[in-house]
This record gives sequence, C-alpha cells and structure tokens, in this order.
Amino acid sequence: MKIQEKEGMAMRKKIIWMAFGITALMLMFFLAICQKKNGDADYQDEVEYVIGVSQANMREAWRLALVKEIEKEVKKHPEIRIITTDATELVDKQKQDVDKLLKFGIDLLIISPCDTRELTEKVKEVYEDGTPVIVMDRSVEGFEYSLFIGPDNDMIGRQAGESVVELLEGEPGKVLKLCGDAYSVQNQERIQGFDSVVQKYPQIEVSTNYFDTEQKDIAYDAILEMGEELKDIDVIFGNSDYVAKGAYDALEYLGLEKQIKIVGSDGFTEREDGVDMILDGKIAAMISCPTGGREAIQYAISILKQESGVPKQVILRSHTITKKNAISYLEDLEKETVDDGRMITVGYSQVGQESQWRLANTRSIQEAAQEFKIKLLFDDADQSQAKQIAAIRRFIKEKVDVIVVSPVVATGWDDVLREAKAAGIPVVMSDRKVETREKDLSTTYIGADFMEEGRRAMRWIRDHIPAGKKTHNILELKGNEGASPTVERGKGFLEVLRECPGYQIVYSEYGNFTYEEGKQIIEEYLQRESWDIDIIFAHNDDMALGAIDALEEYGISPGTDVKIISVDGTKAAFRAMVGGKLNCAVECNPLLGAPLMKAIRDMISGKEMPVRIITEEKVYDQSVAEELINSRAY
Ligand code: GZL
Repeated sequence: MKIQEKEGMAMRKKIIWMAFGITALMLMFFLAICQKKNGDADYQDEVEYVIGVSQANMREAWRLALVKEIEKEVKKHPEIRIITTDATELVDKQKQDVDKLLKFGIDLLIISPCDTRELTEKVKEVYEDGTPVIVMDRSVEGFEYSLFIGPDNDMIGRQAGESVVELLEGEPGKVLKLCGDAYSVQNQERIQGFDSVVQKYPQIEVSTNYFDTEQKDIAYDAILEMGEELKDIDVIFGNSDYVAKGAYDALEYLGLEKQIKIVGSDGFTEREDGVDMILDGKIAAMISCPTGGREAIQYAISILKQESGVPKQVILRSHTITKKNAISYLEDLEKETVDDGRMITVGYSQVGQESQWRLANTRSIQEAAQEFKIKLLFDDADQSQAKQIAAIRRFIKEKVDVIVVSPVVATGWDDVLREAKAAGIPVVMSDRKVETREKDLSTTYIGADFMEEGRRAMRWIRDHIPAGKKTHNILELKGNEGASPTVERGKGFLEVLRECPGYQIVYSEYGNFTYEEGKQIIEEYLQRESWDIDIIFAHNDDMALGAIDALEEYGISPGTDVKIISVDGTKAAFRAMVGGKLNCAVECNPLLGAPLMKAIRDMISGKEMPVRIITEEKVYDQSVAEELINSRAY
C-alpha cells in the first residue's frame, strides 16, 4: 500500500475516533443534564406516581403560592413527579389542560378550578373514569371527586372583622373594605363573614371599594385616588396579601401609615410579604389563608396507596397573625411531622345507642381504634349530657392524649371544655357540633354537613313529588332538641322549602331519633286528627321506620299514600325502600372511625388539625335500593 494511501487511511481512522469521542461526550453530557434535572442518578427508577396539577392561573399570588407549596412538599417524595399546567383563568383551557394531563398518563389529578362551577362536569368525568381527583380551594358542585381541600373563607372574613373590632377598641370608627373581584366566590364569602361580625357594632361605619383583581398596584392607585375621603378612615381591610401591601405603600406615600391601620388576609411568608409586614409593624393583623399544598400531596399519597381514613372534604384552619404570634406562626409552618407509631390513648364520649346509625358509628370508632393503634376509653352516655360531662372529666383525670365527644346537644359544654383546655388535652368533636361562647375550645369537627342533608331531602321532594293544585302537607319528625343535626337538617330543609311553593310543613315534633318516638308521634297524630299528611320528613331512619309501622297499623300505605323521606341511609332504610315503604334516604355516613383516627394520629405527629373534616354522602331512593342494599356497609 502506498504511503499516501496509508496516511489517508490513518487520517480517516483519526476522524472516526474523534467523531466517536465527541458523540460519547455529548451523550454523557445529555445524560448528566437529565440526571441533574431530575435529581439522583436513579431518579427515573424511583418515580412511582405522576400527579397532574391543573392550576386556574399563576397570575394570582395565592394560586402561585399553592403551586410552590405543592412543589416544596413533592421534593420530600422522590417517588412522586408532578406536571403543572396554567389555564390563565380560561375555563376551556383548563378543561384542555386536564385532558392533556390525562394523556400523559397521570395517576392522580390535583385541580384548583377557575373561580366558577363550570369545571364540575370535567372533574366528575375524570373521577368517574377512575382517576382520583383532589379539588383545591374553589369548589365544584356535588361530591364527584376524591377529596376537596380548601380554606373557610367565611371564617377568614369573620376573623378579619374581629381584628378590626379589636383595633377600634370598642370606639366608633370608619372602616374601608378593599375588595377584589366582586363576583369571586371566595371574595363574597370573606366579605359575608366580615360583615356578619362588624354589623354587630353600630358605631363602626363601613365603606367598600371594589376593583377587578387583587393586584398590589391597583390597590395602591385606589387609595391614592381616594384623596380627602381617607381623612376619616381608621382601618383598612385588604382582602388579600398584595392588596394590603398596595394599601400600605400608598398610605406611606401619603404620610398616613401611622394614622390608618391595616388588616390583611392570605399571610404569605416570602420576604416583604404579609407576615413580614406584620413583623415590620406595617400591617396590624393578617388572617392566614392556608393553600393546602402540603396536605394535597400528603393526602394524594394516602389515596394512591389506598390507605383508609381519607375524608371527602378537609377545611383548613386560618390564623389571626399579629406581632405577638408571627414568629411562632412561621416556626409552626416549618415544623416537621413524624408519626412515631406510639400508642395513643383517646377518651371517647358517645351519645348513646338511640339508633341504628349510632350503633354503626360506635362499631366504626372501635374498629378503627385498633387499626390505628389507639387505646380507646369508650363511654356511652345514653343520650345524657350530664353523663357525657362526667365522662370527659374522667378522661381529663386519666390524662388521655385526646378527648373525642359526640355531643348529644350543641350547647352547655364551655366549662368542661375549658377544663380540658387547661389540662392541655385537645378535644375533637365527632358527628355533632357544639356552640361555645369562647373560641378554640375544640380543635376540629369531623362529620357531616347537616344543612346540606336537609336541603337534599327537600330537593328530592321537589324533584320527585311535583307540586299540584293542592298544597302538599308535610309532617316533620325531628331529632332531639338542641342537637346540631336536628337544628341544621331542619334549617337546610326550610331553606329549600321556601323556594318551593306548593309544599308546607303542617306539623313538626321532636322524636329524639328513636323508632319508638317516631311511631308514637304518628299514632297520636292519627288519634287526634283526620289524616291530611302527604309527606313525612324524618330526621333519621329510625323515626321513619316507626312512622311506617304506625301507618300500616292504621291501614295507611307508607310509600304510596304517604311519601316518606329520611336521613341516614342505614340497611334498614334500604330494606324499607326495597319494600316500597320508604321513598328516599339521604345518606349521613356513620363510618367516621377511620378518618377520625387518622386525623388524631396526624395531630399527635404534629400536623395542624383542619377546622372541619367532612365525610362522603349521597342520596338514595327506590330506583337504586335493590341494586345497592347488599353493598351497604351499615
Ligand atoms: C348524625 C347523628 C344522628 C343520626 C341519627 O350525625 O348525630 O344521630 O342522624 C343519630 O340516627 O341518632
């Protein structure tokens, strides 16, 4: 081979090796980027779940804070990867985003809907197709989703109102409400809560300034434009963190920042945000609006791992932050929570054994205590408040970790709850609620939305027993007097009834949730009056079943001559619906054990307790009773 050919061959080999080397370097560089981008070298192997996050918009600071909190929590879980979309507040785009995320093959969807109910159908479609859905912040109609997590905006408004009243120290004063979008559900609820407090003080005069979005600059300009009107203002309520910031900057520019105090809401914790401005003395009080991002990931993991105890709704607690507690508030946010699995002792004060619902509820509590490694001291009070109070005092003496009460009535608990608080024992209200004069005497309520149950009962009547020429007479069998389910089911029922001409309640009596008293009320009515009742609304199944037996003894056919609607949805009610004697059962889920015990373990491990934990509930009637009766858990 000639020398030139050899040299040419050698050159070609050199070029091939160089090309190979460059390719190898590029490949290694590319892989390094991938690994860098996704963390550890074996990142791809660790990802077990992909979660889609559909945010309505990233313009609003609070919605951006929600996404950031989700991302921060996900960093603790290498087994999870998230894909986030921004709908720029366009409903149709958010629907397309959801479809796109589903095409990526996500295992669970977290959606913070545009501020409307128009995402209801899309969420229901995804949920019913089998992809778990966690709805954040702005709700959708109904319960067709896995879990809702959000703040209580009405409570945030009330807390802001209380802060304003406190700042005015009982003196007359003028308050300016700076509000964002007047059509936003969240704004309306906050303003409603705020007004409900401030209206009680006639010496406080309130004016309102609405503007399109909660942007700092818009609030700044709104204050500057007010000019002379500001001279009488004592306090400004800014309906979001950035509105409060804009208001402060404008007051500072006008030299009024010492004369006019500011109350804000949201409570962001970045530099120069709301909590910082509290510490700098620029804002007097800030009502936090928790985003729920951390809880969303924690519950998402529970849902994906099919752990028990995930409720239907988690309503997050908001705090009134002032200079006194701002530091501890920030420290609590960073507190790590670990469940060390130790045995927890819980004192449980149960109402009694008055109904099938109650028996199922007790079973659920006792079974879940075992599942969650909780030692249960269980007391059954036979519907006596005095016995419940005595039991709570016993639990305090025994220094239990947590006390749980299912309060037979809503009032009369302040003293004993104050004793529990003084002993440092948290109290959880299970199944029923209490009304106390003093705030924060109990931590969380876990149970149903009784108002909604009452509304659903009347909505079923409206939709299935059409109003005719003759007004439908309704007889109401009520639970025990003063119990929250009695009060609220009655209120919810009336709320819808008022919108429905052609129906009227002609008789209403307390039946104490028992079969015997439900039967007795109907027997006495039949003896006293000529029967003129078209519909019976019973606050629970047991009273409905008593009524059914009384009617049959009088030769009146329940379910046909008289339509009967009850609440609870026990198996006995399903049997009555299958037999055509009961027309509708609005579910009130007694299986509170698992969500309650999960919440207790979370609390003991340091997680903040939500304000309310609401269980899943549906409405059943004769059209589905036969198909579902064998699957009923209680
Ligand atoms: C509801 C519960 C009520 C049931 C009745 O949460 O307190 O008490 O509806 C029960 O059946 O007696």
